[in-house]
Amino acid sequence: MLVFSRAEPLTVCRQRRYNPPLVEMQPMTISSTADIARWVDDALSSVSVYDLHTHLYPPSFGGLMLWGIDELLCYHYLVAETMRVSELSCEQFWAMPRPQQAEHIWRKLFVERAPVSEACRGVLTVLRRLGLDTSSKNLESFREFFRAHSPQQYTDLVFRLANVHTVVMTNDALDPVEREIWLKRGNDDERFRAALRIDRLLLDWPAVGQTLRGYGYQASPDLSATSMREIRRFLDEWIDRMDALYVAVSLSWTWRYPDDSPATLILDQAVLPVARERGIPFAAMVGVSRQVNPALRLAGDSVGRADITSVERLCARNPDNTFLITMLSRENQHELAVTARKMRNMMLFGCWWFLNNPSLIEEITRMRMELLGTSFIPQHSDARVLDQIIYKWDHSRAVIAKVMKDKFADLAATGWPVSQDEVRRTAELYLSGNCRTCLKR
Ligand code: RAT
Ligand code: ZN
Repeated sequence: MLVFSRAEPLTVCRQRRYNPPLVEMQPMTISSTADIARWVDDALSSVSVYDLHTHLYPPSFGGLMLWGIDELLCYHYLVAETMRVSELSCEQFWAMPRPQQAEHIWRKLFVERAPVSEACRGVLTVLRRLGLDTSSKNLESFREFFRAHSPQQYTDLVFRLANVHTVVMTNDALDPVEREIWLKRGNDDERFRAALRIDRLLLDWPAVGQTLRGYGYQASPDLSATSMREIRRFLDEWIDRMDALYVAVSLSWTWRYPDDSPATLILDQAVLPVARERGIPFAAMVGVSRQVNPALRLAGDSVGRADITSVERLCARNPDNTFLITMLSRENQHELAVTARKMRNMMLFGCWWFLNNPSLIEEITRMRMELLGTSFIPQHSDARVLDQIIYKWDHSRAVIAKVMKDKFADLAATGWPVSQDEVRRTAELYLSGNCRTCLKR
């Protein structure tokens, strides 16, 4: 173990007359802040990431895979920011072809104004890390760079630059396009792992019953025993077909558990029993307020403070299930970290969506480290465009580094012999190990 000392050891324990120690305390060496900083930076940049939740697809999924400058610019985070300052109506914006939408966003947010928001900064970080000249405001020159790559080559490049080994996708077996791909050829790129997303199955009754029947499952709105058996069959078949690492849902801030809704019934009688039998986690992302402004389409969702007692009950009533939980509202973060202390079957993950900003990641990660030590997953990217894993992880690594440096310096100040190995192990848990343990893969 590499325990280090400064050239000039600091004396950290002094006897005080009013409080004589029973045993004479020896002056001891403490780890230097500069060494700790270097170890943290080294560890966080060299450990490869397990990205627990994204919306990415491999090149073999064709048009579902999004990449390149136009897609980066048309990210829904940037659409929302553009429409605040655009002379166009939402309808006019959506009526334009993709390249024109990208040009409009570029002009409004990067040319006419300073691109100071986190989502704007993200685009520039990606361009810089690809070796492009960010001082040029010539969108066409950026487009040329991307045209010169095949999706496959570009995927290799992005995984390397982002230092990510695995991204978990969001896979909807009820989406007709995605479903066909899984049925015809599936996925053979090991870097992309599946997660079965079941928002419609839980939240869209009775309409989803008809969709299930169309695919050959005898599911009726009464949610009878036969329907439940068929929903379990659907889950089993698709977990197998996708080799899904977990089953996931995004839930409204109004979600309550348990209640007398179809969602509770299906969770209790189908989803949680199947997840338990298969030994895979159930992921709940709680706190969205869907479509507060439908004209913005994907950009039209918002946030609400959710009910922590529902999360507590979900974990407490199902002790043999494993839960991956994240919450969207800043106001839920403290109680969520406290809940994680009480529920060993719960793994808290990520600074989700509107929380994925440096100021909030810092505050939240600091608090989680203080309350949970090493047993949480600080971040996921939620990337929708492949290139985004470069900036999302660059930016998050920098913030996690800041917090880790402070916490290990505090530790060193107690006289604890902070070692490079200990720093590295912690970074490994945060960026990959806790995911592996939870997913068992
Ligand atoms: O972060 C996002 O891009 C959101 O639009 C959502 O996709 C959210 O992460 C979700 O998975 O529902
Ligand atoms: Zn997401």
